[in-house]
Amino acid sequence: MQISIFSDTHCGFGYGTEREEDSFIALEEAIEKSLDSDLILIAGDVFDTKIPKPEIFARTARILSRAQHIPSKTRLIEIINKDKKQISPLALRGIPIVSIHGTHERRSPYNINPIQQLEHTGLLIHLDRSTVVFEIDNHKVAVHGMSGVPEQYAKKYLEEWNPQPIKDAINILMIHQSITPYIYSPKDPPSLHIDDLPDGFDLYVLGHIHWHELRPFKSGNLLLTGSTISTSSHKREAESEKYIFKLDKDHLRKIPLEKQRKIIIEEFKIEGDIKTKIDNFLATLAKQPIKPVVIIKITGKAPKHVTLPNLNYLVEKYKDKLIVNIKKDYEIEGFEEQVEMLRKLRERKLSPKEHGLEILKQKLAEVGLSINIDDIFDVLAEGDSEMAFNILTGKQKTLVNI
Ligand SMILES: [Mn+2]
Repeated sequence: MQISIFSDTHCGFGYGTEREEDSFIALEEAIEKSLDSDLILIAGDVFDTKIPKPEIFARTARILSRAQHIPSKTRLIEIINKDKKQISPLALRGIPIVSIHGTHERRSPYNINPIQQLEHTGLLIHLDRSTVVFEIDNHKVAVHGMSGVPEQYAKKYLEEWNPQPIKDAINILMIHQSITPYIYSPKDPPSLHIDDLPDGFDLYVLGHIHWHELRPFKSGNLLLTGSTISTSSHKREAESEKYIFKLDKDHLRKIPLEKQRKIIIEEFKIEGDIKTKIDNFLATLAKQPIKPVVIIKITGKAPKHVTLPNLNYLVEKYKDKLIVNIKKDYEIEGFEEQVEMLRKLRERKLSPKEHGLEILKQKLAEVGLSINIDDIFDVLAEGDSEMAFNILTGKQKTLVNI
């Protein structure tokens, strides 16, 4: 008896970019490495978006369907909290796949999300506060799944659902949420705490968090599957190796995914000759068989009126060796004043056009220009955006053509 578990494959991530193959390569490898299992569990975010393009949906469906070509002895014996008619007999061919939907796939309950779409096509069984029980090699395996919900409702929904472990079965609870202390984005704080998870399960599978962790928890184990692809510039996510997991009767093993693109994150303070510093750093990175992604984070506080040197040429310079991504995470001095100004403007209930004029007027005053604001608008109205640009950026100080 063996069950494969993975999550967050984010199919379609980076579509139309140099990384557009990455998510499919990883899913393909995850499925390939699962073909010796009796059951496959996916803990959400199979897709990167809630309405994937047909190209992305078809490709994902084709990869998942490989599991249906492998004979298995897995039998579905019970369904709880789900209409039996929703499960296509086609989904029980070969190695069954059971999935919840994640944050990236969530749509309103009145619409079909892409995991349900896969269920309609007979490729998997979708769980949302429901349970399926299988029999594998005389073992009973109960999979209880709650799909992703907005964080503020997660605790309430889990309590209302109140899943109960099935007697004499291996019980797996699968959810896709942030759960304190595992928080993906501080902007979206969880309502669930790890202690809120119900007792009595053998394995608690948590999707959503893109780095992995495995530890004893309550009467069983807690598994953060992590993603099969890095989708953010979180250092912890990028530096974490990617795995799928295999559960047999007694233990859980991690199987590394080998076809991964390396993600390198390096921070630079906005000071001194930042351009040369970044250039020198990029030059030290050796050419690798799979082109790595290098995320350069520019941090610190930039003085007002100092513009960052144009770093785009570095992206171009190293494009044969690296995928360079420059992220501007620095603050600009005086930013608070600008926010304050916007607040004042809002209180005066000006129209967007008046707002624009007001901001422009302030900007012109800041750079010490005496040119009348209406003149700038005249210049723009005549279509001489070049001159308007030069004036506003301080390159040109008068209305005389240069
Ligand atoms: Mn995800």
